[in-house]
Amino acid sequence: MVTGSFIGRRSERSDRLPPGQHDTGRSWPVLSYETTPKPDLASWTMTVDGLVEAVVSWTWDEIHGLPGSTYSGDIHCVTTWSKFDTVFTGVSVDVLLGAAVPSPSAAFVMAHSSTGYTTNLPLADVTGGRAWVVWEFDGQPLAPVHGGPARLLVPHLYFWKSAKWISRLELVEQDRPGFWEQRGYHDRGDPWQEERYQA
Ligand SMILES: Nc1nc2c(c(=O)[nH]1)N[C@H]1C(S)=C(S)[C@@H](COP(=O)(O)O)O[C@H]1N2
Ligand SMILES: [Mo]
Repeated sequence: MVTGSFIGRRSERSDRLPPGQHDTGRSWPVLSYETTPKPDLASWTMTVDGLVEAVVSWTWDEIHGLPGSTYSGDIHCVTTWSKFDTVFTGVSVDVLLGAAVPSPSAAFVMAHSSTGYTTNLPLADVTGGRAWVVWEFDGQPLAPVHGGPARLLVPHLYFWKSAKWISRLELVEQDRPGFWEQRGYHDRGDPWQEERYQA
């Protein structure tokens, strides 16, 4: 028998699925252009630089000393899978930017991975509690294939914006395309607008 509450839950889940996406369930596909780098926490750093009042770098221990923050919700990959109810823990990008203080002319961010992968974002998409640097998934250390030690998480945009093995946020005045954006992916990547590829 199908109960009302079961139907209710199902429709609530379909409301959470952006157009053209499907629910990947418990699986979590790995999509990496590069070979997974070997984690090295002793030399790990996260830097905010570019158009800022102060260039700031955190070691692994230092970033763990910042006020922590958790994202609970969904993620959406441009290859059409969405994953519901993920839980990531790390630090809000607001906290990192609060330490570096973006200059008035800073309007975009280039996220850099230690591997050389890049992705570009409007500053407005990584502020206001909508972006994180995360190192835990479901209460466990983030697996290296998924970007561990730490990755960027911008869950309101397609997942290619969530750079794995994040090492640097560079604040810039002019937008310029990152790795996939140079190869035809959309500049912004809002899953609700189906901003998958450039026109
Ligand atoms: N450094 C790096 N970050 C990356 C990628 C990549 O190839 N390299 N792929 C992006 C893409 S296209 C997606 S869908 C997600 C995949 O993350 P996952 O492998 O943890 O699912 O990471 C994004 N971040
Ligand atoms: Mo992707």
